[in-house]
Amino acid sequence: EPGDAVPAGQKSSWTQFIKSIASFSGDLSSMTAPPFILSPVSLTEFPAYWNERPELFAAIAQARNEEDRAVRVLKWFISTLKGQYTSRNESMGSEKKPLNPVLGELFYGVWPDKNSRGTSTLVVEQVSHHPPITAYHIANKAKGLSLQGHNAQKTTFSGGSIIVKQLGHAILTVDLPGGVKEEFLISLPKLRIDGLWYGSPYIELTENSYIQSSSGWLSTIEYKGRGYFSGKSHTFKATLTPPPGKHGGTSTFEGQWDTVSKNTRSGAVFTDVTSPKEEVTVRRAEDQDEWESRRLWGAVAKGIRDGDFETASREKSKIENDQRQRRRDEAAEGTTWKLKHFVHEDNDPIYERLGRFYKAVPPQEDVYVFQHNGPDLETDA
Ligand code: CLR
Repeated sequence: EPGDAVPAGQKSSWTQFIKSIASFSGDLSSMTAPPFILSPVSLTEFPAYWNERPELFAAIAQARNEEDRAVRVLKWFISTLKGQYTSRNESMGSEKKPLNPVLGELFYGVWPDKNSRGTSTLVVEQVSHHPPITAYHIANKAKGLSLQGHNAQKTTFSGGSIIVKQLGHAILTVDLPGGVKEEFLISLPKLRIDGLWYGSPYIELTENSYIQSSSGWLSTIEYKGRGYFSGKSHTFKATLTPPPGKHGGTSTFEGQWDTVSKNTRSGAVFTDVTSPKEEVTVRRAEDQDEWESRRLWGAVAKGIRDGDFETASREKSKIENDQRQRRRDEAAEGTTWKLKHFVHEDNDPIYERLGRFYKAVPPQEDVYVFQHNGPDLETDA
């Protein structure tokens, strides 16, 4: 039945919401949605999904050679997908609409050292509000690893589903002995949000994404849902191919990105994400700076959690009015908001150079360069 999962009393506003999505494309984040679908978590928290298996991230540093490094990067990447794309279903029963971050919103976190994997730190900043763009930097200094990226979304509606094209990319940099660096350009998959009709949205990944190493190794990951390759949802097939001109050495991996996958030839387990992941450690909201996400949204989030949507929407309006006033003041003074941790540049030379290998579209993208001026998260840990 349509709207099966929608609470009585919100069915018509859900239908209204779906209809407005259907006749609308662009920025979904600013649309008003019925209370049952609201999440108390801001999008600035999402980059933490990249490091919820800190051991797998750290293990990239232990690679024996370029091919082995490419395999380890692929393994880490695939293992993040379950958290990125199914964790709201697990924690809140369905995909939900996250809080739309304000310009300048910050999110800091850390995964403390354990089993000599090294400490990793996370710095996130909302670098644009219109359209929403989130920039992030994750580093494991002890292992010489860093991930820098930004993301935005373009949404359209098709065949009853929301289609989300992810804009932006991530660059993983690995420090090698002798001051050499290897880089990996990570492109982001396209999402389809299904289950809208019933009021229980969930994500399926579609089409391809790529991980291109500066060593030449390329992973092409093909995503399929129910009724394709294996008939199961959340299925992928990844092909790792050697640098151009080098023969042999192609390997493939396939399975479910939310459970287990295998090396196609040997049948050996490649990824297994059935064990618990490790959420990022964040300072208590009371101890945070006023621009930090959990403090900034504290009252709104509490309203949503307690089912007190009047308070939630009143507190949300306060934040939005404050933002509007800031933008007006800036316009009057002829100033603009200054980013804290990132500098925007129109072209990312690494994206341009590595994207050429697999004919990345678009051929150029901008970049938010981390300024290495985050708080001292390592010693806090
Ligand atoms: C953000 C970047 C992360 C991966 C990720 C996962 C879920 C996506 C989110 C990104 C962007 C915003 C998103 C969300 C799922 C739903 C939400 C597309 C890509 C939209 C704005 C809300 C739709 C509302 C329905 C649930 C009704 O690495």
